[in-house]
Amino acid sequence: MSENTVVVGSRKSQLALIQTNTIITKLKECHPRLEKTIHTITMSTTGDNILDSALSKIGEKSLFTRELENALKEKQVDFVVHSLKDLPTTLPDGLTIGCVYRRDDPCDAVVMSFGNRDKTLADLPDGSIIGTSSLRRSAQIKRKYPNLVIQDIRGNLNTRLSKLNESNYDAIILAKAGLERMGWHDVIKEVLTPDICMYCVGQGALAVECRADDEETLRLLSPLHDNDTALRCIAERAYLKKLEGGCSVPVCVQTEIKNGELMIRGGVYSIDGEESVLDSLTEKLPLTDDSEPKQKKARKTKRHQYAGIIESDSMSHEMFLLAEQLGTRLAEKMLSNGADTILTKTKSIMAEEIRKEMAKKEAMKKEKLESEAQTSQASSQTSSLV
Ligand code: DPM
Repeated sequence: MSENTVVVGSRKSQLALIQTNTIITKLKECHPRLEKTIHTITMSTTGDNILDSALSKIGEKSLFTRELENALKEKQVDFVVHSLKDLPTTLPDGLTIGCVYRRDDPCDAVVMSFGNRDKTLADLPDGSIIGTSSLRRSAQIKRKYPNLVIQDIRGNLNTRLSKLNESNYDAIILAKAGLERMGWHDVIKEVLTPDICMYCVGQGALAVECRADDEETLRLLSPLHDNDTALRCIAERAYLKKLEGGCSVPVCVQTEIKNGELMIRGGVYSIDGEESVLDSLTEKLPLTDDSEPKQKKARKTKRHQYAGIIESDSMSHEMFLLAEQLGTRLAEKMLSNGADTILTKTKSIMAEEIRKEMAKKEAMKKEKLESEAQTSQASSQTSSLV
């Protein structure tokens, strides 16, 4: 952060920019006397550039975050706004989630093609084609609606909606939060409740990533930290971390804070949706202790992190620790009840898929080079004739 400017990093997509601007607007609201200008710079990430493979077949974590994280580490930017679900459970050394912003509805939503606009998934005829590249969505849909056919679809939200109406998909499944942030409430024909499709860890929440030792930025972000969202997302990320899942395994979750209790429910599926381990845990939250307004005191100790999320100034350490331990415990329970076998099998299938995808791309590259070489040979022969 220079003396006069805060520099924010963002992906270039319309959704990423909307999310970044939401955070900037809120920051200005929380700090009306902020005397710095806030400036945004945009970058493309690996995930934005590889558009011909399903995310799960690219075989890399940090697909949408690495380039932006490098800019953070090199101090070219002061913070980066992400969809929390795109942030791996282990962050690069020296970086942290400085705040999680109040979560929107984390559920998935169905967008129907024009011809099916009055239907729901349950009414679609056998063999209807559902577009998604998420193994999590596809496994749960296959399980609930074995009569439907899942087909990969890639690209940002704009691309996917145009593919829906121009290709042979009958419906596509996307996060409700993303669609609503784009202002596309009208296209949502059905919201998938967790009994049909549990969501992705962190879905619907925005996370602001910054350097863990950048006190000035952490203080700036602190009023945006939403405690309920943070508690739920800490439990979810601790659960995913223990399962060692990423976007290449079908892992899903649901959390709730109600009557002073935190509930986490999880699911691990096989790729075809036929095998699954589902379980849940609930724990009473300790009563909040408001007698100690920590934010007023100067900070002497290093801030703790829970599943990569920084502690909040307005909530007790015990709460965050409890959430982290609850997530980890659920994962341990599920692993010992068969989730470990499903995960091991799924990971080896996906490793093979990734190898095949890489070989396919290599072959395509070779073919392209050969055909280019032939064309140039042909043209040099032509030119020697004239
Ligand atoms: C991750 C997944 C997807 C995104 C995997 C999953 C969906 C991929 C696909 C980790 N990131 O959900 O099981 O459908 O092929 C993504 C979206 C949002 C953030 C779009 C979406 C917006 C919602 C949010 C892509 N990342 O899921 O429809 O902020 O939670």
